Amino acid sequence: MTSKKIKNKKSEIKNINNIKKINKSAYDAESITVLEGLEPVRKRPGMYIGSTSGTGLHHLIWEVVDNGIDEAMAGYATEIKVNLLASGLVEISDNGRGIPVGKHKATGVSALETVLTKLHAGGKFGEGGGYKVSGGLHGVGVSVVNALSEYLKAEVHREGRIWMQEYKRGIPQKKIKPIGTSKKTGTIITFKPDATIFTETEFSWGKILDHLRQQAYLNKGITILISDQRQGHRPKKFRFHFEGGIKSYVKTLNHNKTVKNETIFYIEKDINNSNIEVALQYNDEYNEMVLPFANNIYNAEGGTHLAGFRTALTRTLNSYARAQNILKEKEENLTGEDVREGLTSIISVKLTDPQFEGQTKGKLGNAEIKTYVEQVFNESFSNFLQEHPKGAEAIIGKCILSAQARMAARTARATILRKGALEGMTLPGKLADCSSRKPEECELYIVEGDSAGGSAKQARNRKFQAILPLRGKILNVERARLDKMLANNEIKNLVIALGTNIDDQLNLSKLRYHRVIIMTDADVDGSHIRTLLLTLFFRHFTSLIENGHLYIAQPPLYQIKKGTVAKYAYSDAEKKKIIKEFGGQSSEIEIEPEEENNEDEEDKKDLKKSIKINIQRYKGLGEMNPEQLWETTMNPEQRIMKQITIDEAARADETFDMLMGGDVLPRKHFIQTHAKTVTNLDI
Ligand code: 0RA
Repeated sequence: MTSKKIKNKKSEIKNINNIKKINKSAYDAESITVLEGLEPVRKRPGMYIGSTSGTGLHHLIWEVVDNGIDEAMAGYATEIKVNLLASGLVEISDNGRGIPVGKHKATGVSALETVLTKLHAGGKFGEGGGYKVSGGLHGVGVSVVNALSEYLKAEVHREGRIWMQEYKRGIPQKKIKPIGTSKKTGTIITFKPDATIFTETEFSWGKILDHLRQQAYLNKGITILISDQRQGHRPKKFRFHFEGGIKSYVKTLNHNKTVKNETIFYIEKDINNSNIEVALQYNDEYNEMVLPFANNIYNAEGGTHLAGFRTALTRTLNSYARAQNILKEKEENLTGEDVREGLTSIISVKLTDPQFEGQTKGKLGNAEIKTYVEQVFNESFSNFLQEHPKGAEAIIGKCILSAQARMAARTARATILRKGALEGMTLPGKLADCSSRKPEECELYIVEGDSAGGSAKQARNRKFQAILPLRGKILNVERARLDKMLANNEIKNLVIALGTNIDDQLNLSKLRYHRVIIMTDADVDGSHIRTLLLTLFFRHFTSLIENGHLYIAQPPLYQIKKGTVAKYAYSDAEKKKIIKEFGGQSSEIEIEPEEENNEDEEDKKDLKKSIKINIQRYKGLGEMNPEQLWETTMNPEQRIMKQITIDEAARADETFDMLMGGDVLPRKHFIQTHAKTVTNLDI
């Protein structure tokens, strides 16, 4: 396996010039490259793990797990376990070779102690022996984990014995010592993140599960076991093992979808010290779901691997379609867009020297990788099409349909925009317009459903607030063509109400309301509709957002009542605070969402009895009466709204591209991007 030869280059390391190579070839106590101590890590943790918030905290786990994955990918380990212990510690073990324990000449202490107390120490960085493929952006070695842990214990099973050493904030408490015998090999790292460094110290089960599941997909054959034994958490256990690797990943992503090619395309190939892996399958939907990875790191911004893949995909499908005469001589070639509709694919490359670029360092930059992916994929996918003529035909048929729709849409679009079909049309009947005709003071509330629309109509100030209820799930505008989109009544109503026309015909001076406010329920459906609307605005009303006209209303999540006094909470933290103010014990009713069950309801009842605090969770806007809705969400004096901004329309658009897929990963990225583009604003 070439991955042995692959290591993850740490850009910081390159620039440090006091590297002293001791032994390049062999992995033993001697082959460790010695650098400096851990003080810099504690001084500037962000430099090493990105942040000291939740993301940085989880990086500690990823870092240790990555080492286990490296052992597995090098053929020495098969299993990695991550246990969140009852004691609050995290225990991560692997059955690899175990960190070497012999005396390390340059430092005079054991190799284990060197690995754990010296920055960037570890044979893995040596040219000949290095193979590290995994590692997050900040994959900098277990010593960083040690530096940022108030306590860490390393146990190594090696050479017939169990070796142990403990550390506090990176400082060894005693010398390494044997504490027993063992026939196995492996490493067990147990640690507690330093609460004086991290602003968040609670690990998220969901995050751990998502990340490790993905790592298991990306490294076929390894087994990852995870358990939650923490106090106050429901005991949970998971095992991830995917013989099919990214092929299984594609299968999961297309689960519940009608697929075009039954057989999933899959290729894995080594080329010039790099490893290329691609899996793909078409479904009958319209969006593309492509997940590119380099050295097990997700590349939200794509890069050279994705570019190579896309070029080869378009070329291969066109040549096959021509060769089979499915695409006739006088017909135009399929475009990149045509061949991406309904495509689910994963591109995973492993390389020695990854260069990450872009705003979030989420883009692979190595130029040679484009050629490698193109070459490997081109050949193997051509063969696949030859060998699976039925699947090939279904795929190409779908692409041709996309091409036809694209051409029809181009014509329809030209007609619509030329005719100015949307200008001067009568306002939709569903719109409860406001009386003012001064756009500067006017607001349009886009409300989900007729019932919430009814409440909003009663709640509003009719002078300057207009209400437009939208029924049901509006069209998925992500891929919809302009003609189809405008055939959808809900969207047409919205476009007419705004008064601006759309796309390149958009004229902001005609905007009838300077505040356009999306008001949806705080549930899954509500957030879906909000997402759809945001997509619509991002794609077709970009300058409306750029000029700060788009907002999201923030209805409260809870009403907390004590006697006749009612307060509203817009977050769980605020709920806690209010309960405390009311003299209640907030911890008593803290419920983990996944553990919300009857027991908790009982707890709540108990609480109500003892301190007479009544907590109502608002699931929908309809649960509020008009007065409450006005008071909490619509009254400009009191309401909280979020203004939507776009720093970079292009990037938002890219994000939305991936968003509509059913996968959690792009969705998660959306939420992060979204959090950045949404700024809190009290109006
Ligand atoms: C340095 C050298 C060798 C293995 C490791 C580090 C190693 C580190 C970790 C961290 C967690 N699990 C790990 N497993 C191994 C090579 C050892 C040899 O040559 O026997």
